[in-house]
Amino acid sequence: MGMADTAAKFEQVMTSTAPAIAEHATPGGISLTGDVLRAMSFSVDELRARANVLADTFDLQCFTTDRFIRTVDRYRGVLLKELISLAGLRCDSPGDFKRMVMIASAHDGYAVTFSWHELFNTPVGEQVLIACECGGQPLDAEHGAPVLFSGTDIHSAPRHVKRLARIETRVLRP
Ligand SMILES: Nc1nc2c(c(=O)[nH]1)N[C@H]1C(S)=C(S)[C@@H](COP(=O)(O)O)O[C@H]1N2
Ligand SMILES: [Mo]
Repeated sequence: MGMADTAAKFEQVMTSTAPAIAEHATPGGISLTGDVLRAMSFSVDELRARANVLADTFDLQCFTTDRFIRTVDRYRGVLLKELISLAGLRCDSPGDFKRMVMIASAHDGYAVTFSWHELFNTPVGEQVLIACECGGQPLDAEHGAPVLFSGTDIHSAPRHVKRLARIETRVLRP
């Protein structure tokens, strides 16, 4: 697909998807950008409305210091791969998705990565959630919402991202 076609398609999609366009990102919400078909954003209310997965309780443990931080009650949230699928992955050349990474960054600049394989081709992806509710109670920004975490990580703290702001998808070139 040529550049002009891609731009035309992008514009068409941008004008036809009503609620979720990156420029209209609300404070506290998240945006999906980069190599996606439709740049999208989700407010905290929209994330709450989509929360359909309940995680198990787990221990938050730092990788750098090995420190046990605290036990976290059950998060309810939406799978990261579900939101990425709504935005749609751009795949300009065959196999692009195999070299895709997702950079999840927070309001304070803290950032972690996921790969397409992890999310879509391993059990890890079944437990990567964006949550706004914990232990049956709504979480607010002060308590880290929206929080992204990866339920199968050995050390859970690094990919327990508080105040998630953006998911950027990129195709890496060798
Ligand atoms: N937004 C954001 N999330 C973050 C971090 C950070 O610096 N910013 N640090 C991570 C790391 S390395 C650890 S150990 C834990 C610390 O969790 P705590 O602040 O609840 O003790 O948060 C994780 N999530
Ligand atoms: Mo940490």
